[in-house]
Amino acid sequence: MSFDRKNLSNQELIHFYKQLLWPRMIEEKMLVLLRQGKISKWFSGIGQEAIAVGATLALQQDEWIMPLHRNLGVFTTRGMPLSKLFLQWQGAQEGYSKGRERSFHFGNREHHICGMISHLGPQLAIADGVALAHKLRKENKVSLAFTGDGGTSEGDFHEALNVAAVWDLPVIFLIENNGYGLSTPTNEQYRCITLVDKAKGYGMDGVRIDGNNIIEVYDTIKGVRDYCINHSKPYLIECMTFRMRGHEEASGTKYVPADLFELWAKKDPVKNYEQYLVSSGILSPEGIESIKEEYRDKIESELKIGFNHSPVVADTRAELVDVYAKAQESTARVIDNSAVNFQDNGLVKEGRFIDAVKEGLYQSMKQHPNLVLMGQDIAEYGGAFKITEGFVQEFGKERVRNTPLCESAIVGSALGLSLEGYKSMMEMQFADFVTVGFNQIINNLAKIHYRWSQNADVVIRMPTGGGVGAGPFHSQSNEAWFVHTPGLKVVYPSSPFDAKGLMIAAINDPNPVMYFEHKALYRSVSGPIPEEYYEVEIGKAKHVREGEEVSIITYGSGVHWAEDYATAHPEVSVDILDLRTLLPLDYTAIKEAVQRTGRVVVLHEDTLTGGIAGEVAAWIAENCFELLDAPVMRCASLDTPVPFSIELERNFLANSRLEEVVGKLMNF
Ligand SMILES: Cc1ncc(C[n+]2csc(CCOP(=O)(O)OP(=O)(O)O)c2C)c(N)n1
Repeated sequence: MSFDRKNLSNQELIHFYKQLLWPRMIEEKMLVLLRQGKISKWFSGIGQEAIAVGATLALQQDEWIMPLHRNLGVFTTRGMPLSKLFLQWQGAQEGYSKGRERSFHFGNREHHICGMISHLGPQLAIADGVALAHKLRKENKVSLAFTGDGGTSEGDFHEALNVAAVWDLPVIFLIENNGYGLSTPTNEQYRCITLVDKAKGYGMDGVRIDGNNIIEVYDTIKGVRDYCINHSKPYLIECMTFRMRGHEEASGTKYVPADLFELWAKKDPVKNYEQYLVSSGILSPEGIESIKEEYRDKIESELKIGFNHSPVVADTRAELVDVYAKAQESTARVIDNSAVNFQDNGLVKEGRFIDAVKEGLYQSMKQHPNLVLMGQDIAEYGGAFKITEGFVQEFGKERVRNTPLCESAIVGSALGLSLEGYKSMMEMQFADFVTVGFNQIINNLAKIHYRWSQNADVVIRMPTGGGVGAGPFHSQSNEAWFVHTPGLKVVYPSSPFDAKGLMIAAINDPNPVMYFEHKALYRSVSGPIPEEYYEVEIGKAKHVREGEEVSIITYGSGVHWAEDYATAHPEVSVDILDLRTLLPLDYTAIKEAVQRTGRVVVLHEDTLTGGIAGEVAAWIAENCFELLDAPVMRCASLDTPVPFSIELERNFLANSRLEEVVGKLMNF
């Protein structure tokens, strides 16, 4: 292996050596500890350290890196103390994730390291969001995301590179091509000759380099960093290397031909660099030995701290509290539904549901200069439902962003923006399409605060529901998927008043909020909308109709169905509770609704099995049994996909069975 020192000083070259040696010596020690049964397994980076170390050295300390499972060198080069890393790997509460995450699946703001989720590919789009923040602030910075050769096959790789290219974002995408994805060799992973060929397809430049040569890695990435900043463009780097250990420690390497190990052993990044430093007189063998001696001592003293941790004590309250970031002070007044409450304090006008959504968004854009809107066709076109019509003229294309058809990458970018202190709202064109952004929402946005205290300040708008003859993929109710995911908040307004107030509250909330807006209500429902900038509190239900015989607990279009039922059946005294927020549920209001009538129907447009009605009914059974005069009944849509034909859809929707269910309950 030949090294070209460029114009690096001896001091710099020695610094590189020390950074390169440190993760190697840590892992060698870990191998000993593993054999002694003192630690659990991890993903070894032995043989690949020059990439993680060289990349980290080439960036500024405050530029975000999105590392993966084999990148100990990123964590050490960013200066994380071994003692704390050890606490992390031990699952200790004093570690970086309070014992909640394994090995390298954690991040840390102070070190500008974004923790990976196991799914690999999602790291890439987060780098897009960070780079977008740099671009919006006109900062001369890049973000850098790692992927393995296996990870390049994921859709997330395609989406992240495409978005970065289309938006001209200064992101460095770094492939560590180490020959295998677990046991799968590269010839079973992709068909292009080199992975860097893929850059062309996205309209970006790329380069393939020797990933085992620390100077080449450092120098290339430093140059690429300048390029990305100067041209405001992404760049793809393929680093050739080899995985010298099993996929994870102790998992074996039988599937790797022995001669490959021999070949790559000769290219060992640490040994070769060491030889270069000695042969060129930059370090003497004694100098090398003394560095190693110093490190051996350091490892021992750090391990003493690392092994000396207190036992993990589970505190259920703290566990639950940490799922969400604390709300910040809001300048919006929190007001509730009755027009009387706010009439004295501001103007109220009559408007449609769609106007309320739009106004909530518009006032939030005015309020938060750091709020960015993203979605397909939301700029000049105004969005599929025209919610953002006129926004681009007022707020500009930087803040009102048309996106490529890349839902997963846009959710990931939203998270990246949040890392850099931006707020964002992403419009799903239809709630149905959330399935292709599902992983980022469920596994990244929802879990990140619990895992490493980073909030995801993101609102996802979900135009939802049926009743408009739009068929199985433009009509679904999928709120239950998200209600089952700790870390998200789920709101679902049924009136213009709530639509605006909940939109403002969702955007002010530092946590990921799924905002469901029923398409059939957009233009069919009108009501009072205060002109002021106000919030409706997330987590608070609304008692919308007073009655004595049966309580219908519902939300969204269900509220209107329940009202229609009550109007059509004056002989039944109907009480209606609009949940408004589905996560967290307002249990106090639910209990009060049970108390008022002793008979409960939980009604929703979503299909029956596994729907929210089941959750509410179970909670009532557990907590309000003595208040009930009859079993809680559920009224929901049929357990089928949503059919296209109006007749079939009418039969599908819960509303067609409401009369029957209430009748059954009243006769119980
Ligand atoms: C979406 C997903 N599918 C499968 C896995 C299981 N898995 C973990 S690492 C890995 C191989 C990854 O290979 P590569 O991207 O080349 O990275 P390397 O491990 O070689 O560094 C696989 C299949 C996963 N974590 N996530």
